[in-house]
Amino acid sequence: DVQCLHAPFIQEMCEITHHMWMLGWDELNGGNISYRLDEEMVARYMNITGPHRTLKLSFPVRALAGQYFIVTGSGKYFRNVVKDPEATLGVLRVTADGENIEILWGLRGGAKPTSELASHFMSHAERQQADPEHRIVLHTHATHVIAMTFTHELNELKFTRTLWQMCTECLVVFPDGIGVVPWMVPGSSDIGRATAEKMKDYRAVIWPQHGIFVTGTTMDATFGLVETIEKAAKIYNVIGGRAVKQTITDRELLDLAAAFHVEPRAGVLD
Ligand code: 2HA
Ligand code: ZN
Repeated sequence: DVQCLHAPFIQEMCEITHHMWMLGWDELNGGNISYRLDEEMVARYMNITGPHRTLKLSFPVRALAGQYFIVTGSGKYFRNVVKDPEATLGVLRVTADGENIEILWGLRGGAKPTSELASHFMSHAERQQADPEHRIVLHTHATHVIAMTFTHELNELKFTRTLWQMCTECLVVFPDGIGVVPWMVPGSSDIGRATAEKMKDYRAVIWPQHGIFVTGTTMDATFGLVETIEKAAKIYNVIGGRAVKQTITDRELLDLAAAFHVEPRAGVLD
């Protein structure tokens, strides 16, 4: 109902999905987002006491027991979120045993949460360990990131170094670097586990020939991270293997890190 649609977290989801679709990163049903919410914030806009539709998880997430999330729906198009949030988004709560989810709002007509829920939930569990302020997991088919996975080695330390060299701001924005998993079948608990394993150390993980998972504390920080990575990948692709006459040296990257008080991931720079 109308009261629900005023919720700031629904507005944020509408805004970001529309923006990302406009960027061309979320064709068809590509991409998905999950965003952890506080109970009191949810309760201000919707009924949180049952009965609610319950779905069983194929992968229990005890670490997320009792937590609330707004998520994009499985098979839903980012292009359509702004037109019909209640059909394309859902607010859910993980049950106290971590075995089920209850749909509190949205996902109208029996829709399900994102097909990548395993990767999202397992990544939330890891990022919450790493950062108590963590809230968002965002997956998108960022065009230049995907393109770069065809021509660049998939070694994550080398991949990180190349991205840092592409724009001076990159090292400052993601000194922790970028994780890379091997190509895997999407939508599975296996890719969820592999992604979450990387999330112990990284806020961003690339899925070769598919897209990227990024995490953060706010929508601005999370989107800003993927925007910065995509920009660097775009520059790499625009250079397109032509002879490089100058780049940012490892010495310069170290000077930059010192000036901005960031710690570059060990093993990336010489
Ligand atoms: O939501 O992006 O990875 C569709 C996808 C699957
Ligand atoms: Zn995808």
